[in-house]
Amino acid sequence: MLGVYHLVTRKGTLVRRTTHAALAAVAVAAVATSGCGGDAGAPAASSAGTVAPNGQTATVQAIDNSFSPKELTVSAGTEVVWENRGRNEHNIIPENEDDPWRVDTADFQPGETATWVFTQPGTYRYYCSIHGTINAGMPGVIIVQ
Ligand SMILES: [Cu+2]
Repeated sequence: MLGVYHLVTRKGTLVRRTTHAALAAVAVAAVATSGCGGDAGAPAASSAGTVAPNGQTATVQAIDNSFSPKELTVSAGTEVVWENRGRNEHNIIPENEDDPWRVDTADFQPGETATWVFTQPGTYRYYCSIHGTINAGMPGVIIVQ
């Protein structure tokens, strides 16, 4: 019986060590994530699957009155640059109005640019509310892979 008891104790110790190592890895990952994404203000709870900025940029032009390209596919971590190349004022309204990358008309006048680093894979639909809705007029979509 004593031998069996010892075996269980050893196993328990081993499991605890494994757990400690896993927790340490999670802690390191959390620190790394918050260090990279801190300036984006993303809450830690939603940082799962977040990718650090990768140094790449991709451009969408707002012309009168459409986004070009209308659909843009980028890898996670890419900075999307919207340029207002039209003579009209435009804006960038995410389909999900709680998303933080909204750009108001005052900040997107002709000649101005707006940028956002998309750090999580997903499909991000948006539109210019001056010239349409999410489904018609001046919609766009960023596909982050
Ligand atoms: Cu517009």
